[in-house]
Amino acid sequence: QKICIIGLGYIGLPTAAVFARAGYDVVGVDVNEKVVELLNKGEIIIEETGLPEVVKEAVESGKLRASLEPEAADAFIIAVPTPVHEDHSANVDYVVSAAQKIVPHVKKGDVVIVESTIPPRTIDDIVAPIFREAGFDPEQDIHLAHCPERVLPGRILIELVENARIVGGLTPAAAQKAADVYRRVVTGDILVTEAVTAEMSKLMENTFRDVNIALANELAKICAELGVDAHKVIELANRHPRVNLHQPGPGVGGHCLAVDPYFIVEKAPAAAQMIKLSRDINNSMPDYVIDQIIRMTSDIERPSVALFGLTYKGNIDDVRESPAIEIVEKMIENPRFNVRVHDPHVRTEQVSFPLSSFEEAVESAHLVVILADHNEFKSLDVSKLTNSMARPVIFDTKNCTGLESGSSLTVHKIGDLR
Ligand code: SAJ
Repeated sequence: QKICIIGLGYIGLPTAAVFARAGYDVVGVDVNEKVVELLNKGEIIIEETGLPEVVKEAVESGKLRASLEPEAADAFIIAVPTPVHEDHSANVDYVVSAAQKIVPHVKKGDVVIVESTIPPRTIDDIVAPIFREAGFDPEQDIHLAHCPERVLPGRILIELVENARIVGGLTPAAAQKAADVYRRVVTGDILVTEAVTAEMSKLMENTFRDVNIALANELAKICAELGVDAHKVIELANRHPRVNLHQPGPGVGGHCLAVDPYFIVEKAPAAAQMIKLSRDINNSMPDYVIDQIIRMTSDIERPSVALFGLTYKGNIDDVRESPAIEIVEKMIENPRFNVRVHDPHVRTEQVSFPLSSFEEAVESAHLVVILADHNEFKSLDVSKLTNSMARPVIFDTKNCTGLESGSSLTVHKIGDLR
């Protein structure tokens, strides 16, 4: 059986590799010539645990190859991005153009799956009509489904296989056919439903997390006002069997949590009150971090501040929607500061400002701010910091360094600014 996967990004590429490993003939399609050329040599540019090995093996076995154009297959999987417009409404243009691009290659009986995250009713109202206009009856001639990806970056290869998978069909038959495609690869449960229910479930998963993080960020701000350690509060409250407070931080990033809740707000703005407010609270965190940095360095004229970590979370190279990037850009624009930026996971071409080594960044710094919980920052060499810094103060916004204030070092945290 042959599968054609459109989009070789953070989701499409691991999906292609895992399907090829399971024995499918897979052709991965991308508009980026470099990605296609590299993949055909068994190479990739994105960072994801275990992915280079699986991709190399799949390409060498002849089961996986890349192309700039789609081709005939038994199943098509669309895994392209759905960005948001300026007004936060979903931009489904890439999904639409991917569907239009595969139409000439689709034949009766094929399975067409959209994995990209989409607003509720997109399969019914936008994707199905594309096939109807091309002369297909989308309910009879093809099997159209939404099967949202739910994998966590950093654990993609494990979660692709082990997570339960939601399969929402335009018709019950489509759902069954799409489920068959995943059965060969997925060991988790395959949960069959309608397309619109699958769309809404996916969005609510990420919204649940975003709302809970907003609650934790609000708790951190309250604790700062009241002189309480929010991390201790979270640790103790979470010993209750039905409480699971999340962790506060510099904001919420990535292409999922910081985006998906807006797809619900867009469709039901009056009803989606808490969802919208949570987005606003999480969006307020970068400025909150900068306000704290200003406060911590207010006694120094043009303090040197070393900003550590640019990615939206630890041990990945993804800077999309990263609150750290917003913080860095605003700090660089602010003439009050002398800023240096360090991230061992990010390449210079990913960002629009210079990057420094650890040594360059900490040299004569008055403050080191941790903005991503990379492993490298969980075991910082304290003597290196105290020897190089002008004033050994750390602001750990991710509560990840494991350091506490002592005689040689002062440590502030979001959630504990006493
Ligand atoms: N974060 C906090 N506090 C927390 C947890 C996370 O501030 O307690 C922040 C992170 O630092 C990061 C952001 O939230 O900036 C998002 O990180 P994440 O690890 O929660 O999730 P993502 O965006 O990497 O992946 C999510 C996952 N969804 C859920 O856990 C419900 C993943 O399973 C989805 O597949 C993915 O979104 C997606 O593609 O939709």
